[in-house]
Amino acid sequence: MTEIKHLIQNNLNKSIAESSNEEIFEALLLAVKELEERGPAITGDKKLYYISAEFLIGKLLANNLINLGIYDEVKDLLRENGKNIIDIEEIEDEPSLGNGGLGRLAACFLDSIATLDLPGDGIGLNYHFGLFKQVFEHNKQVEEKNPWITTPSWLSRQEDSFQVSYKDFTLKSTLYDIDVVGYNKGVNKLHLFDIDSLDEGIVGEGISFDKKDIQRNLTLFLYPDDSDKAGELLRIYQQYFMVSCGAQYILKEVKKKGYNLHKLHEHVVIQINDTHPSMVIPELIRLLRAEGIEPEESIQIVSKTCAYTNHTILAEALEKWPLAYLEETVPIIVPIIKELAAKIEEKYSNPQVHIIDKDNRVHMAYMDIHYGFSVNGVAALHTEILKETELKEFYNLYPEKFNNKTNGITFRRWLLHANPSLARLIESSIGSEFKTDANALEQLLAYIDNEDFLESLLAIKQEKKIELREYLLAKQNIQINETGILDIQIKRLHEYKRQQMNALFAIYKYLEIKGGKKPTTPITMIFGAKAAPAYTIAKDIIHLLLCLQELIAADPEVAPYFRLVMVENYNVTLAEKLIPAADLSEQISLASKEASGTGNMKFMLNGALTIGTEDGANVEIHELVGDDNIFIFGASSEEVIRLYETSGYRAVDYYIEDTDIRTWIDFIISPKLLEIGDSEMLLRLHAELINKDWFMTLLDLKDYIKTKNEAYAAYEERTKWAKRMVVNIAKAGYFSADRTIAEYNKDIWKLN
Ligand code: 4GP
Repeated sequence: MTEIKHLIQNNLNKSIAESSNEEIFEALLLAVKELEERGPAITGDKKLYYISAEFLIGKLLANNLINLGIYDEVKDLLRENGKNIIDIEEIEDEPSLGNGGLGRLAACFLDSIATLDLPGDGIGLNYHFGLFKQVFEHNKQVEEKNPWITTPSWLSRQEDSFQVSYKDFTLKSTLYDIDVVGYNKGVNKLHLFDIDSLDEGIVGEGISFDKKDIQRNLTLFLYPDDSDKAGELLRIYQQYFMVSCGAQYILKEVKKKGYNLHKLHEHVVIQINDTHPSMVIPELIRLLRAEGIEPEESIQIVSKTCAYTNHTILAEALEKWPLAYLEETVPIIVPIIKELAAKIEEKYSNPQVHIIDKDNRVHMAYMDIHYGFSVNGVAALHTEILKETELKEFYNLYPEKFNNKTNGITFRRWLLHANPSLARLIESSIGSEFKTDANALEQLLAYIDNEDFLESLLAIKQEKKIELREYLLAKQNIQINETGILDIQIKRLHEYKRQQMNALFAIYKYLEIKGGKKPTTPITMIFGAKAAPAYTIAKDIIHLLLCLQELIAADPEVAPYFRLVMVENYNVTLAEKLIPAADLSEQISLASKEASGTGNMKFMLNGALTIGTEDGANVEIHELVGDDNIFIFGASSEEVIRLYETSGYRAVDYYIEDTDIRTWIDFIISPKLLEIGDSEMLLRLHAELINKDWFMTLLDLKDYIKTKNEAYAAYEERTKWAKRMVVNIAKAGYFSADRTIAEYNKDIWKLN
């Protein structure tokens, strides 16, 4: 009997055939954990700690089986016993430890770090209810708690415990680890800190709870509502807890290994993922001083240890905490923050680079840049914008610190697991090298005129659409049409990502069909997105989409040709089903605003064609696939930046001057939609689009409609389209997170 079979059998007290899917899932989970614990830990003289408020890891069973190299064996074993591995995978609850891009990126990175055999652990928090669960009621988003921790679980409780001191109390941490197994490699850890005093029972209606009861609420939710002061303070409590536990853990490991703390930077590198973990800088300085290291030297050591990644230029996400809030919560590090700020003020007179501004707010990113040794953006265009515009003053001071690391995704999850049929087709054509060297995908270009290959590719897409149709019907009672084009926009809801522009396209298409112009190929538009609970306009946009869904589905003149659906509670699991089925990938952010995007890479890898602006990593996708294999539209980032600088965009002008645009926008408050929807929400969105439209929807709307119609027309030429799919898949190798991580290691981490 093989090892895994033996372990599963040990964990069941009956045969596999007689066990329920739940029992098999639990037995498998325990068996996988045991194999991981036996696996070799990845070691080295220098270690990376990736600190992040989010790790959007997704379900782990299939992922870990693949990385352990036993997925097929387990699948066959289950099948021999009358079980289907897909049904077992369904049992697992998805950990809701992340929100969007930066969290999913952190998860892909952990996978690649272990796969490249680099010693590197994640450090984060063990949120019990994670990011909220989205449900739709009366065509509106409602938030509920999202419990995911079950018994047994992937979490393993550890002995380590640390004290974290706040102004009025001290908290004692507990630690849970999750194994991170590389693809046919050793094991790293994701360390998630928590508190024993947490009380899940304090959560009332929806996701409401007493925000001031820190000792009972600290790790309940990721990104608790911060629209009031108590919410902001809670975020500071969470962030400090994460970094203080992380820093104490790091020093404990370093001391245990017998390293000299004066040489910390030779053994440790800390990657600060966005600004949420920025307080690790003063905290580590404080801890080193407590170990007897001189004040100035402790600053020098930390500055050589910490590196910062920026994920967005949106002002709202660049955290600036009022100094008074820090004094109220974490006074223990405030003197150090002031000291760090004072040194900068002494050195540089330019107030634009000061850490504490004239309103006494602490700019966390600025602290990272001054007191870290590396600053990176996440796509070529994004890094250029940081250097030339957003962080220009800092780039002038420290050009050597700035570098670009274009994002990547793990192909284990986004190809091998999400699309095994495609992986098999690729393997049978070019061999298995692509599994460890993604660049090998380029060999697929040799198949561009191979009719059998093209037919197989289209057949797999069709198979994935059918699977998706069945899944959505069973899980969400959503009807989609698997014939025709599947046009998908899935990502967090934000005005800069411009789901509202796509909604206006839907209105245009609906009216066109009503006017008698029927599409020759049926169109299905799919959306998936959560809106931050306090983001009013984002929720209004969801409302509009859901109202349109209802209107279109109920209209017999339109429904046979055109559907719009919004999936509920979009998450990693749904992404894994949606992306392989997609024909068209919507990446339509206002140029300059999307730092990179990573969904764009997942779609491309699965043979969808991109319709997008020249933004984020779309620019690099465009360069790789060439003009003929992507649908680019809209204003350039330079034009957009100029419009912001000159206040040169006025949405109302478009509304007044262009009758088409006026018709589509006014449809939002047409009797048909008002009958279905909430007039307050629809009126507010209508007014917002005309009077504000901060992310310039109307600037690109007409070009978008024209380009999307071209894409739909191109879809009808099936062979030509299939060739474009080949180019996209073949060129996706560059976006493997293995490549990204190799670059981080070469330029920043320098692990052996
Ligand atoms: C996201 C960016 O919006 C996205 O463009 C990028 O691909 C991703 O980070 C990973 O780098 N930012 C966030 C955030 O998720 O919270 O700022």
